[in-house]
Amino acid sequence: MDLEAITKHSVLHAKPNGLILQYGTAGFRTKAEHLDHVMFRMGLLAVLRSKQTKSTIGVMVTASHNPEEDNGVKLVDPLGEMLAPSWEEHATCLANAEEQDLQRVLLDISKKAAVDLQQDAFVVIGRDTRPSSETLSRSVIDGVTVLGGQFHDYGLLTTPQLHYMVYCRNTNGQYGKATVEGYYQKLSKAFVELTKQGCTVLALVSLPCVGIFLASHASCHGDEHPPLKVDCANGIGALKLGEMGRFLSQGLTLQLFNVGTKGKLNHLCGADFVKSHQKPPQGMEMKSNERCCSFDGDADRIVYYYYDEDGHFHLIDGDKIAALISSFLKELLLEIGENLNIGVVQTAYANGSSTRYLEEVMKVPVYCTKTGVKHLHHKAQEFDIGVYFEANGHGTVLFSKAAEMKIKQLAKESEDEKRKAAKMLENIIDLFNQAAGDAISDMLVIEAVLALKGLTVQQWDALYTDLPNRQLKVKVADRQVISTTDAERQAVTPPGLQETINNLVKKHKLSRAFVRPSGTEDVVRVYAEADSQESADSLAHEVSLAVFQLAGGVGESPQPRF
Ligand code: NG1
Ligand code: ZN
Repeated sequence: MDLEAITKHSVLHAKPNGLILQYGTAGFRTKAEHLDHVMFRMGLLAVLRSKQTKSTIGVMVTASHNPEEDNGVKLVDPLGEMLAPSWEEHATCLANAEEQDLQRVLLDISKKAAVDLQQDAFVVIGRDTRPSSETLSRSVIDGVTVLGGQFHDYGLLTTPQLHYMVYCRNTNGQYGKATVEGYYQKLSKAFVELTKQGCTVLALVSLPCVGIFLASHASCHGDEHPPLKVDCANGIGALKLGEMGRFLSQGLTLQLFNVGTKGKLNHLCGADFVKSHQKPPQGMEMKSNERCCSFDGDADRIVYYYYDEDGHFHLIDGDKIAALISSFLKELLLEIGENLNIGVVQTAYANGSSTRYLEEVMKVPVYCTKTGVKHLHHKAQEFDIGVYFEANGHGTVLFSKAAEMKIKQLAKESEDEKRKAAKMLENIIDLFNQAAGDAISDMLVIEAVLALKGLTVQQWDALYTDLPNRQLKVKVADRQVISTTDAERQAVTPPGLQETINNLVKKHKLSRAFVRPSGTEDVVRVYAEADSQESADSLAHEVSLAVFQLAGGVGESPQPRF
């Protein structure tokens, strides 16, 4: 390690005085102008992690659904998963080290983590479309090179594409080819084969619309499957869906909106806006009963929605995506007759009705973890088939190696009906991103399931009725004064807060509420659900007031807004 060279370069990426940042739910996130030193240092850290794991490590420059002015960075571990928790601590130490301590902290990390400094290192880098992302990713590269690491800069990528690249490279291409073309080829082949295996009839049409392309398909029931409208949040999703068009020469008609030519990233559009405001994005033309969906800014989340004939807006969130997918998977498992276990993983934000539906109607076991996909992903790995989705639309389905092998074998050897179901499962394995939640891949699975089952978006929505709910944010001086337990459903500190919440919850019917510090924004999040929207709104407001009073609220006290 050439410590002199590191110090010389580090001065060019100086840390603003007194700035302290935490490696949170999804890496570091804050205003882009405060992140140059963090990027350089994450380049350094990625090299150390690569040397330690003797594998390719990923660095993604993005702030997902945050406003355009923000940015962020996260490291991706060898199998495409989130960075190991002990390295999150190293990341926080390194990002917050004062200039004069940098060498010592680097040596400390190398020692603690037993990094073989003689080992080669390889880092792959991706970035979203934010104006600040290109310069910031150059700072990452600066950090990688000064520590002697090799790198490949993929440039613009969705977050899940970067996870895919890391996974491919560390499994010698077994998972797929580590190129964007490889990603499109793998997904489009699986999608086309999956939809062909049903009785879907494919028919080519051309569409002269804002977006694209492709072909439309009629379901086995003979009805034309209408196009899907996609709100791309003015982000990377637009670019990547555009590129994917030529690989999906049949099977799906998409119309793209908010493609980044006019609006600002995530501004009044995108999955996070639609989910948290429970209304459609701006910039999308919607007629009643049209199937629509929104990606977030880095295309790792997706939610669906539509207007009914009476003009009511219906949101189909991650919970209902999990319900649709797990019921389809359960049917296929029944067909193949194998004893493969399936589990669904949610967080405290999952709507109470979804949990009840999954447990009582579908009879699948449901587990609750802390917020943040790393927790859900980890839990989902315990099953043969682990379905995980956050209510905000971030999720995927994981298949154990044993389940994958069994399915592959049945797809070759079993008799007709079983073989057909096994082949479908085989394609579903290829279609789901096994490394991370992926809006493009999830969208293709959902579209395939709807077409194969001949389901309209309304029929899907009718699986169960969401309990009315509300999410609010409260500003406090130090959000870490709130600590939680029981998968974030109970507040341990500050004293008295949980008791107050319990008493407020008792005043409403079918109600539930919890609070937790956000890992990506400087706020405390409040969630409430109840038997009516008025009740959920007032419970959320009452809990916000309690947080403000007991956890050191700053600024104006929360006002009832609904
Ligand atoms: P925080 O800010 O920790 O609540 C948000 C989402 C997470 C996850 C991360 C990463 C909610 C309530 N929280 O985390 O689910 O997606 O961002 O993007 O949606
Ligand atoms: Zn995202």
